[in-house]
Amino acid sequence: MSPQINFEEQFQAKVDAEIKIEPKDWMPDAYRKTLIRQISQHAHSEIVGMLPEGNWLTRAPSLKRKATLLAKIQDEAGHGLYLYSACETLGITRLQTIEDLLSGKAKYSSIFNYPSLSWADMGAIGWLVDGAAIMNQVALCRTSYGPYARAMVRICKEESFHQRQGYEIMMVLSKGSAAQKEMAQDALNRWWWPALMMFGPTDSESSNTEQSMKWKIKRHTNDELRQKFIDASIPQVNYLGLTVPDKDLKWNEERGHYDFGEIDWEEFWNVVKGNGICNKARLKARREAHEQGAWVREAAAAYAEKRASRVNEKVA
Ligand code: BYC
Repeated sequence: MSPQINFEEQFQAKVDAEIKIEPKDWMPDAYRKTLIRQISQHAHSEIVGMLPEGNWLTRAPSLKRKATLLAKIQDEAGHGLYLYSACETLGITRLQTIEDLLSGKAKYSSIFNYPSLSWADMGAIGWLVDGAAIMNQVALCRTSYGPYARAMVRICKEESFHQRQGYEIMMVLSKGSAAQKEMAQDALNRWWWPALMMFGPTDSESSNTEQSMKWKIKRHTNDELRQKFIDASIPQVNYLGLTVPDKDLKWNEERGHYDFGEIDWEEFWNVVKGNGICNKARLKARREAHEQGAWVREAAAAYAEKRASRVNEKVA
């Protein structure tokens, strides 16, 4: 038996026994690569995800709403940073992951390529987008890679506040004037299908699921999480007195789940390939932010160098 096979077997046995894999442990190259891909995409999603909400900061309807939205967006920046740090433990630099985003090589969640057109979108994003994110991320708290799992625990706590603030905006609007209720319904109509697409392609089309489940990077398949999300969301939709834009949505007594209509996968892949409504604007905003932030990175590096040389002087 070659030593390589032995390492692989030991690795899989650890994963099967629910022992976390830590940065200095041996791991298959493909496991490392998959994690770098997924964690960096996740980090990029958090950072790009600040843009649709940032669009409404100056137009929030009250000081309280503005402060809450600002706090939520800052949380997302923090989530991005935890995740870039987790990614760095796998041996890739933060700068490289960011360059991969800016060059268009790395993906980020399709959902952030849709425009936020009204204040009600802040409600729908918090409720549905963060809601879908939590459904996925609660499972990731048990992912096999230690630094990713630990980052997720903290992120999930904050995401649940995000989801509640979004739903509360939807509650106020849907119980408000006819025009406000119409705004809430319009936001739900536009965000429902893109939120379902966040979970990724159907299991039969998902190239990574089988291996990621074996490595316990993913704990549920895309279709399982999508179904859980629909089942949890419909009672919330009903409570708001709104309806989802799906004429095929129906409770299936036998399955104990909601049946739902066909997702427009052509739209999904189109957005993933960079041709969604906002893809170009999102990347342009991130490139500009990166260029304009160059002096901050240079100053931080110079400061760190100066501190390190002072410490070295003292030691000498
Ligand atoms: N958008 O084999 P599959 C958030 C890609 S929430 C774009 O199933 P995997 C936030 C996929 O990358 C959102 N691309 O992939 C919330 C793959 O292409 P590559 C972020 C997508 O990885 C509120 C190909 O399609 N959450 O951050 O096994 C406010 C085939 O898919 C999408 C996470 O990232 C998509 N929706 O499963 C602010 C959670 N779906 O890479 C921020 C962590 C699939 O092979 N990630 N693709 O070229 C995951 O759990 C998994 O990566 C996914 C996809 C379930 C998303």
